[in-house]
Amino acid sequence: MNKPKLSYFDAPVSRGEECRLALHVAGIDFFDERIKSADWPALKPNSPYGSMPFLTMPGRPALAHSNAILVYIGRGHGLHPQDAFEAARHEGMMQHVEDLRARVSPTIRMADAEKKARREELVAGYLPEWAQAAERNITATPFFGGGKLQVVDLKLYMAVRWFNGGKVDHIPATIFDPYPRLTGVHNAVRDHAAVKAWNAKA
Ligand SMILES: N[C@@H](CCC(=O)N[C@@H](CS)C(=O)NCC(=O)O)C(=O)O
Repeated sequence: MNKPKLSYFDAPVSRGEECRLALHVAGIDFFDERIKSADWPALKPNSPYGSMPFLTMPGRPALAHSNAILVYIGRGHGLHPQDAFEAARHEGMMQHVEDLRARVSPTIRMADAEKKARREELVAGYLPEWAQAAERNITATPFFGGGKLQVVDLKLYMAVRWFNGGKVDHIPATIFDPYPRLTGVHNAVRDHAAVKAWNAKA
């Protein structure tokens, strides 16, 4: 394989899709390896940390953890700040999205009654608190860092898109509507030409 390979489940979601988007927006020609759920258990022990996505660069060991992948792509292609403090501020927001996933993802595997109860708790407490914190820390428009899309924006976009499609049971599609900066980042990414092109072919 003489080009980068991004390995993830065959779905346009979450950590894998944000890495695919970053590679696409960066203009990198990559092999989009789609792993079937049935094939994952056999592959898992040979992946870097037992999870996906992971990125394999020619001649390098596989690189895992979505934020490490995004920062690596971003640094090399003008999609992550050069300034160390500003870069760390972006990485803080990227971790904020991971914190959200860590709270919501366990509910996916819950039985219906427990899922409903846990998600209603999230709607009443954690999700608005999470969005308020995101909103406080988004200090520019339309993107997190101002006029230019960077990898942090792709991560925020995927976080908001998860809910505003209305497909997460017991969590209203409008949950993030009261947060104009957060939804503004989502909308600016959604309307970005390269993102539109990727979504059109997905
Ligand atoms: N910290 C990791 C978490 C990766 C993760 O949990 N990935 C999920 C899919 S989004 C996964 O691989 N699940 C299957 C498994 O853990 O076996 C990251 O940011 O990439």
